Amino acid sequence: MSEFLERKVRTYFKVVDMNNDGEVSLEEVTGLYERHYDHAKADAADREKMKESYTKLWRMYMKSAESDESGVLTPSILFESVKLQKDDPEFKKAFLAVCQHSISPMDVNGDGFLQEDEYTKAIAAMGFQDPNIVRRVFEAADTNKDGKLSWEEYGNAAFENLTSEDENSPFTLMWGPLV
Ligand SMILES: [Ca+2]
Ligand SMILES: [Ca+2]
Ligand SMILES: [Ca+2]
Repeated sequence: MSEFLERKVRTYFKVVDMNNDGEVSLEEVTGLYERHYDHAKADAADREKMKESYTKLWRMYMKSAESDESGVLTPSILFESVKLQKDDPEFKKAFLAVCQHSISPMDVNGDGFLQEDEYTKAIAAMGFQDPNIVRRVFEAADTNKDGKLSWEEYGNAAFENLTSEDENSPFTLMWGPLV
């Protein structure tokens, strides 16, 4: 397991750790999306599904810490969990289920897809601006070449980024420069 993968996991952790205090609780994550769902006036069933999918992935993230929902996720726990489960199809399934919900705050025009400008804005909101890298990630992720990312395309790119040891992967910088 390479240092490269560890750096990617730590970079991804920064995206999840919105208040940047080095740890993430389940409430921190679901709270963020609940606020978004309030704003979008999403229905209760949708909201339940969102919570369910986050809780399931959360349990898998916490696996290496042998902790439960009351624990907090740290970069080291996340890295150990990714190492442990990266080839487990159930882990990928749980990750993709979360991606289905997590694109909606970025989907500004509400068509269910990510357009390049929406992705660019989301990345810029994380403090990262490099049109060439954004374009490269977007083009590689858009596997059916229809000019927009479905949640599956986005999720597959994100999962590959989180688990792949390939230093030439086009998705390496999808959450900004590696920490
Ligand atoms: Ca935090
Ligand atoms: Ca959109
Ligand atoms: Ca597409």
